[in-house]
Amino acid sequence: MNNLALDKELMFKALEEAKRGIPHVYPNPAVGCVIHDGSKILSTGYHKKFGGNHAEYEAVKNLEKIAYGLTMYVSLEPCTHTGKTGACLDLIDPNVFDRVVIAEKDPNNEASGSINKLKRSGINVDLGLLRNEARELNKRFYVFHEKKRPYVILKYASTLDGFIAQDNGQSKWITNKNSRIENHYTRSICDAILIGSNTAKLDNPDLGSHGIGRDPKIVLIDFDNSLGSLKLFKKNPIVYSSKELSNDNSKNINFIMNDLFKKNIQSLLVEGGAKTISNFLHCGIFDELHCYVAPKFLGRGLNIFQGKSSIKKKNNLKLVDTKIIGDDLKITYKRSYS
Ligand code: AOF
Ligand code: ZN
Repeated sequence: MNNLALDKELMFKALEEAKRGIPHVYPNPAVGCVIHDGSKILSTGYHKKFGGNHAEYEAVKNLEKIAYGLTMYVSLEPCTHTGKTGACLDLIDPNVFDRVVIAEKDPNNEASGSINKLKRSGINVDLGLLRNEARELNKRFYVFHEKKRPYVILKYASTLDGFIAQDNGQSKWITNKNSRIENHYTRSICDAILIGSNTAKLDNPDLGSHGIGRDPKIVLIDFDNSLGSLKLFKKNPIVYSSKELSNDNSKNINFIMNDLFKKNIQSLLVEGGAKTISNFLHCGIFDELHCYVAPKFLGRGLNIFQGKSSIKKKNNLKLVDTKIIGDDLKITYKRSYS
């Protein structure tokens, strides 16, 4: 096996280690580490839970005896900060480690900055091996720190002809029960869920995970701030009203994103309705789109897309998954940024 193939295999192993920490490390990134002596793996480690030891600490601790000339493979740049634990940088002794291979930089300014320090201490550093895989593993963490906003998932459920509600606003039973359960799972893995006032009024929704896991924090856009009697108010929602918002939809979304970032919300599920989803689509602030399509036709009603567009307009959507849920179909697109 040549060196690159071996490096890849070992970084792949570090990524596999990292995955073992999901979902317990959230909102921290999942990180894995492998220590190799040139002929065999001496130890491995991963970040097991939020607030717990970092991957490098676990791997160094698992080394059975003092050794020299080692290579560390780690899926995220080692941290420089003393947070809930000590700085991982301090564990990488240049007398022990000749080389550190890092998949991707840490986008968290508080923790990053170890690469140059490692180099200055005489250690060879290689950055970028399996970078895409490492970014995908912690995609919410990267969007949050790099774009300074939550990772945004837009979700809607429509008929085969693209309607999300009848003329009278009735929309509750478009998709089947298992599609709804699938979405309750998505709610359970998002920090917050956002809806507009029309949806709140028409559906009086619960917006919880229905016992699957954690309930997301509720975020409501309600210009008039007049919906206090709805049941979601029992859950102490964040409300954005005309106090904070203007008649410029893009500005409003940017304001909300910035505010949720400050509130440390790393992931946001937007569940409508049509106007709200269309505004997010229009200003291009989203990362994933979950479309649930049910085998029904309405012919008329409320269409999911409320903006102006043309057949030529590219939405930069990349199909990443399709899932058959009974007779419904869940289609997952990712936004491509290039
Ligand atoms: C590493 N190795 O295994 C992880 C790192 O709250 P703390 O003190 O645990 O620090 C969390 C931050 O540290 C997190 O936001 C990210 O920047 C980095 N995570 N770093 O060297 C690890 N999980
Ligand atoms: Zn660390």
